This record gives sequence, C-alpha cells and structure tokens, in this order.
Amino acid sequence: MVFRLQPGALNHYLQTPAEQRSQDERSHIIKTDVVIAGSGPVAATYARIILEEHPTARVTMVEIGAQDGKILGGHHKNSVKYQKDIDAFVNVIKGALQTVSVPPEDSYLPTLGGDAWTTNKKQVFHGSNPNQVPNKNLKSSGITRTVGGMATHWTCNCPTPHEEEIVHNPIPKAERDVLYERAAKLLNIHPNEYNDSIRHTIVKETLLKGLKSRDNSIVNMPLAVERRKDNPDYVTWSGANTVLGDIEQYGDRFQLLTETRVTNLVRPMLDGLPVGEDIRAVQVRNLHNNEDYFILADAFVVACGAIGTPQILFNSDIRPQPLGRYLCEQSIAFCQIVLKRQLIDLIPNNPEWKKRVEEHHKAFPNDPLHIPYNDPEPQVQISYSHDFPWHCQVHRDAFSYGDVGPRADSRLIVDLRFFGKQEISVDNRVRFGPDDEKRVGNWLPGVTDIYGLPQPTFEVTRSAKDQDNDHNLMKDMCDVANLLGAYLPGSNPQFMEPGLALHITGTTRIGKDPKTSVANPESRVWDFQNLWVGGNGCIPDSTACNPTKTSVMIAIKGARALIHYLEKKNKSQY
Ligand code: KBG
Repeated sequence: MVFRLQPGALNHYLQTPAEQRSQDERSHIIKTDVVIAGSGPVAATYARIILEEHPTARVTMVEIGAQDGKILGGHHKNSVKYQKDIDAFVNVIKGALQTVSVPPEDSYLPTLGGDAWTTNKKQVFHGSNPNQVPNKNLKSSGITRTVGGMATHWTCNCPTPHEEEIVHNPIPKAERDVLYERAAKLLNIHPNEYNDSIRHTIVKETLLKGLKSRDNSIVNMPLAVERRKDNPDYVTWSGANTVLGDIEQYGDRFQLLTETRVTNLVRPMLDGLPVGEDIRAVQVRNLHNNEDYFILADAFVVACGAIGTPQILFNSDIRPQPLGRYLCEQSIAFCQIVLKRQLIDLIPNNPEWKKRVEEHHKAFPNDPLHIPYNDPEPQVQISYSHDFPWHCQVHRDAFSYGDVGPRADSRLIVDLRFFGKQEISVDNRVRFGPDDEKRVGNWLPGVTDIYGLPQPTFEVTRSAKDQDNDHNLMKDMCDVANLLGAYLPGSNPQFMEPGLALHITGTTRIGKDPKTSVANPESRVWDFQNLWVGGNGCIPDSTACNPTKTSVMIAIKGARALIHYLEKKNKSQY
C-alpha cells in the first residue's frame, strides 16, 4: 500500500508520545539537521560550507532527478567523447532540459474522421499550460532535473558583474569582493587555461586590434575549468561535485535522496492554520514508489533554480507579494562565423606555433588546414561596459543549438553569443496560480506540471528600452563578427527564443525591504527564522553576464547565516 501523508500528519506525529506512534509514522519520518532541496552548484555551496564550517551538522540533500553519471553532480562534458566531438554534446543538453511552460497547440483537428475522441473544450494535457499567453512566455526556458542540475552541462562562464549590473544587491561591496573570491575557489575558476590555443590567440588578438577603444573589456573568459595535467588535450569542467569537494570525508553527515520531490515546507498547524516563524519539516515524495515522507530538521534551504524555488514556496502557502516577480531574463543574439582566410594563412608563419603546425602537417599531410586537431577552442569574453552594456562570449561551444556538423570544419568556426539585460519590473513574473483564489477569472485552476507541482506561467515582456538595447547589441555583434570572418550559412545573426539564456533572476530576490524582496541579505526568507532560498532567483539585479558565480557568492553568506542560526539554537537548548 502506498503511504500518503494526511493533512495534519506532522502535528499528530509531534504530539504523539514515541511509543504510541504507528509503524508507518515512524518509518516515514527522517531526521537530520539541515535539509537542502536541490543539488546544483548553489545547493552544493550550502552543503559544502555547512559541512566544512559547522563541526557536526548533518545535511540531507533532496533532488527531484536521478544521478545520471558516476560522479555525484559531475559535468557531463568531461567525457572524452564530448571533448573530441563537441557537437555531440548538443544532444545531451537537449535531452537534459525540460521546457517550463508550453501553451497547448490549437488542438482542433479538422481532418479527424470516424469516431475518434475529441472535445470542444480547451485541451489540458499533461505538460502543457493552457494559462500561458504565448507572447508573454519565455518559451525556451528549461529546467534540468538531475543530480548537479544545470551544472552538468553549463558553459562554465563565470564573470564578475560590472558595477552597473550590481545596483540592488544588499551585500556591501567589500564583503561581496571577499565572497566572490571564495566563490571563485569553490567553482575552480581559471582565466588562462586556453592561453596556448592558436585559435584563442588569433581571435583575441583580432578583437584587440579591431576594437581598440574596448581593449580593457576583451579578456580571456573566466571559466570554471582546469586543463588536465595528465593529458593537456582535455580539460575538467566544474560541476556541483567541484563545489562539494571531497564529500566522502563527512561520512554519514551527508545524505543525498534522488528522484525525490520536495512537495512542500511544513509548519506546525493550529486550528487548521500554520503558526510560528519556523519550518518543522519538508514533505517529500519518493517518485519511484510515490510514498510520502517527512524530513524533520532545524534549518531548510530551497535551492531548486529560479523557477523551482518559488514553486515550492508557493506550494507551501508561503506567498509573499514579491514571490516570482521582478523577473529578468537576458536576450541572446547569436551567430557563427568562419574565420577569415588572412587570419588562417598567417598561422604557419608564427614562430611560436611553427613546431606544432609542422608536426600536424607531417602526421596529416592531406589536411589543408594548418591547425592541429587538438588545438583548444577559443574562449574570449568581451565584458560588459558602460558604452556597450552587454556581455559577449566569443568562443566555440555546444548548447542546445549551434552544432556545426558536417557543414564546415569546426576548427574554423567561432560562435558569438551576446547577452542583453532586461529592465527590472514588478510586472515581469512567473506565477503558479491566480492572484486571488476566489476570483480566478479566465484562469484555469488546478493545472500542474508533470511532477504534480503548480504549473509555472510566465508573464514577461521586454520594455521599449530593452528593445532599443537589443537593437544596438545586435549591431555590435555584427560589427564584431565582421572583424573575424563571414557568417556560416544557416547561422546568420539572429535573436534566440526568449528564455534560452537560462539566466532568470529576481524571482526570490534578496533585499533590505520585505515589500520588494523575498529574503533578507542573508537569503533568509522574511518572516521565517530557519528558511533560506538559494539560486539565481536571489539575484536582485538585472545582469547581462552569467549569474552562477554571483549566486554562489550570495549562497556562501546564506550558509554562514544558517550555521550561526544552528549555533544559537544549540546554545539556547542548554
Ligand atoms: O553560452 C551559454 C551561456 O554561457 C550560458 O550560460 C547560457 O545558459 O546559455 C548560453 C547558450 O545559449
């Protein structure tokens, strides 16, 4: 028989003397000190800091997805297969991402004959969202449900935002700088792992020559990566495992539950209403057998991404007004170019590369291109600046698009991805239900995602200022592209579908004012003593650059506040 927790079950458990508790009650309660929902780099940051800086606290991490590799939260691009064939990784990313909100297609089938079942009503099939207005959607927004989250396939680009991208962050600059340094260590960020690459050098020098006024912005991409010492042809990309470090050393202080859904956070109830400023447990469901469990703990962290985190709070009836609001997502302009002949023809004459080029030619006399097959790809960044307020990646990488395939020799291809900010607006949001349960209007209630949690629905539009900025960004990308080469047919300059950046911020933003933020500067949810939120949703700013390093920076502070809470609580018990 499947064990389903009844409403009030936790109260019953807590109020029943141990010897009178039923066997089911006893076997469906787990006890720990800290529960962390999620297992991406931010959840891993909480786990690492707590395990390292608290002497005894036990951590239970709960992940909705499975562990899809032998290394707990490892980056899947570390396989030799993908380092040899980056295009193949496109399919890994496609397979990993599940879109967040898909409005149903027009399901009227005019040619449907015979007695096939059909309906005049709006069809609500599992996984589609009848409440989604298409032109307010972030159509390509996706979630990766696996141990390690998106860090199993991310690009690892870890810039520190420009000061214009940090306007609302309540953590003082001096403190931020120290936290950023720690974040860089946790993520194992290195800027120079591509210095020996011929292609990297060509691309960077061409940009430095062609964009003289911006030479301060043209830098090696700061990447969470390290070149392998045993075989420098390959690199090790950082994943959640990198952040966790040597987890074995903590023995049974660390526990990971996989394919387990965090359903909601549970407060003690009085007369059917939640009371107090404390969360007592999380209710989770083992997705294999659909059994429910409570995990009792002293402190709770929800770090399930910018959509999953507000979703769990909403499902727990924790619905402060700013939840899901102030959402920002970046625009992406993209193109791929084939490097100019004059740049390629110079390669054999460069004394630094002569030996490698000759060796390559000797080994592969029929290859007309003078670039060794193992030459690493370019990884150049044009950082955000006041006059060019966007973040640019000039590199060769796989995402869910942009594979080169047999169209061209990948060694000649450079990808340009330019990311634009979005003005912060209280009206841009993700919502999980009607604002007022009693006045649902046109809202179709009761729609869930395929995991049975309230369906996220986007209401996001780009302002006139955003559109103007996007226009200038596109022009800049074309100018930069022209310095490097000609467009690869089929990869001409284009804007990608909204949401594809996967850099949503703001939905659980930190701040100093509970009216405009979900959590305080330490990421503790307002009005709660023992509930923390983590992830890109905590970033209160509109950024153009990649958010992970900032989210990890914020999480380190949050984790230390949580430790402080545990210590205070322990002291007060004696
Ligand atoms: O280029 C990447 C980028 O680094 C990133 O973090 C985002 O998620 O996706 C881009 C590709 O679309």
